Amino acid sequence: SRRNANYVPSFWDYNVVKSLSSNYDEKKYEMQVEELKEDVKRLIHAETDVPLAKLELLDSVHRLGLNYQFQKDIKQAIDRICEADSQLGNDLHSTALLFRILREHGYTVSQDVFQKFTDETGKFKANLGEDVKGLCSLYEASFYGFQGEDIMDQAKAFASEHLKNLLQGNLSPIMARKVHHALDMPLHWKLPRVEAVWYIHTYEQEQNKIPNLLKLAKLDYNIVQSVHQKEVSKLASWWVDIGLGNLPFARDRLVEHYFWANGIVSGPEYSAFRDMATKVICLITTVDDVYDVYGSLEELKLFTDYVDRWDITEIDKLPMHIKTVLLAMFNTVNEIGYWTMRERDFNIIPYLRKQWANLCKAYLREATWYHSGYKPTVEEYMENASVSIGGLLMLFCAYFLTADKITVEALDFIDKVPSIMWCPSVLIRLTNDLGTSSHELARGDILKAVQCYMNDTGSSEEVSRKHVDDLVHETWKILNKDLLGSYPFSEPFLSANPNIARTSQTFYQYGDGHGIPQHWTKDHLKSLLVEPFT
Ligand code: F3P
Ligand code: MN
Ligand code: MN
Ligand code: MN
Repeated sequence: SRRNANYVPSFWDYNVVKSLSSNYDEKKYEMQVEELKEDVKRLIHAETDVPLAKLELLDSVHRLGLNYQFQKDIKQAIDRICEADSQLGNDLHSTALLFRILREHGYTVSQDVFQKFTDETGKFKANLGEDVKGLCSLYEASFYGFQGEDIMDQAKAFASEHLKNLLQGNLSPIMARKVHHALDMPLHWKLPRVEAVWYIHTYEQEQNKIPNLLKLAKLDYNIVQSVHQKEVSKLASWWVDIGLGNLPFARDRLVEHYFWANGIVSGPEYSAFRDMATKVICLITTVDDVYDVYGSLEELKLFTDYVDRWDITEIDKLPMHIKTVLLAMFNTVNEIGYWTMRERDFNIIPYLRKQWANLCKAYLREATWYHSGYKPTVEEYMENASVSIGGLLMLFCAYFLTADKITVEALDFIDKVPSIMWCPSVLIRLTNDLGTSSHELARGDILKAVQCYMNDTGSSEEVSRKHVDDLVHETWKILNKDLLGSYPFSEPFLSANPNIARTSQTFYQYGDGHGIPQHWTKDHLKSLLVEPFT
C-alpha cells in the first residue's frame, strides 16, 4: 500500500498570487532611486575624521539590503579605511566591525586582531561582558571564522553567553530587540531581503539615521518587490496549468518554491533564473515525494533508469501519477534547454540530465535503504544525503541561468563538485534534517542525520541534535574559506552558494517551514511579495 505524507494544502490562493502587482514598476521611481543613490555614494566616499562612522554606514547599507547597489563604492571606501587604519579606535566594537566587513568583502585579516582583548590564559577579558555593543559586533564577526581559528571559536562562545546574560538584565528595549535578533540568527546567515525588512523598521527608529538612506532602502525594496511580484504571478499561472499541485501525495508549494529561488539569487535582473529555478524546485519536491511517499521500489527503479538513460519510450510501465511527474520533468528540462540554446548559444541538456540522474540515483539509494530497513552510518548517510537534498542541481542551474557566457571550463569545474558547492549542500541537508525529520520518521522514512548519529554513538536525541548543529557551524567555517578562493565563475553565482544555505536556514530555523509553511515562512513571503514599505 502507498504511504501518504498528509501535507497541508497551500496557504496561498493562486488567483490572489496571479494578481499581485504594485505601481512601483513606474519609471519615475527608478529616477528617484538614481538620485538617492548619488546622495548615498557621496556619503560613502566622503572624507571623515571618524572612520568608525564610515564603518557603521557600511554596516547600515549592508543590513538595509543595499550592498548590491554599491559594490564598487564599498570596495573603495574599505581600501581607504585600510590605508588609514591607525586612526581606528581600539575598542571591541570598532575592531570587530572592521574585521567583519573585511572578511565579508574578501580582504585578508587575521583573528589576531582580537588578541588584545584576551588575557594571559587566552580568554576574553571578563570586563568586556558588559559591553553590549562590542559583544554584538564580536558575535557577528565570529561567524566569519575559519576552521582552526581558536580565537574566533572563543569569541563566538564568549559573545553568545554574555549577550544571553545581558538579556536577563536591564537593557533598553531597543537594545534588547537587537540582541534577540542577533541571537536568533547571525547576520552572516541571514538572507539579505529578509534582514532588510527587519532592519528598515529598526533603522527608522534610530536617532541618527540618514533620512535619504532610509528613503532609498524603502524605495529600492519596493521596486525590486514589484519585479518579484510579476515573476511569482506568472509562475502561479504555470503551476496551476501544469496541475502537479493536485497530485494526492505531493506538496503544493509554488510560492514557497519561489522563495527558494529568490533566496538563491534575488537581484532584479535575474528574473530568468528565478522563473526556471522555481520550476526546477517544484519538480525536485514533487519527484522527492514520488520517491519518499508514493512510489513502490519497483516503480522507482524504472523511474531512475528512464532518467538515467533520458529515454521515455517505456513510460507506460509506470502508473499515471508517476508518469505525469516524469513527463513534466522532461518537458521542463527541455524548455530550459531551449531557452539556454536561444539566449546563451549553448546546449545545456546533456549536463542538466546528468544532474537529474545523479539526484534520482541518490533518491533511489535512500528508497532502497528504507525498504530494506538498512541503517547507514553518519558518513555513509551524509555522502548520499548531501546529493539527495537537490542543492547541487539548484546551484548548477544558478550557474548557467545567470552567467553572461557559459564556459566549458566552468562546467568542468562545477562537475567535480568543488567544496564551495559541497558545503552548502551539506548545510541544506543538515538544517533540513533538523527541521523535517520528526514528520518524516512518523510517516516512514530512512534515518536522517540526527538518528544516524544516535544509532552510531548511542547518544540521546538532544545530544545528537546538538552534534548536528555543531556540524552546521563547522561547515560554515569551511565555506567561509572557500568563498575567498578564485574560480572560473563570478557573481551572482559565487554568492548563490552561501545564499542557498541561508535560504535553507531561513526555512528550517524553527521546524519544517517548507512542508508546514503557515507560520514564519508565510510572514517572510508576505513581506517579500505582498506588502510594500510606506
Ligand atoms: C527535496 C525536498 C525538500 C528539500 C528542498 C530543497 C531544495 C529545493 C534545495 C523540500 F523536497 O525537503 P524534504 O525534507 O522532503 O527533503 P528530503 O531529502 O529530506 O526528503
Ligand atoms: Mn522528502
Ligand atoms: Mn527525500
Ligand atoms: Mn527532509
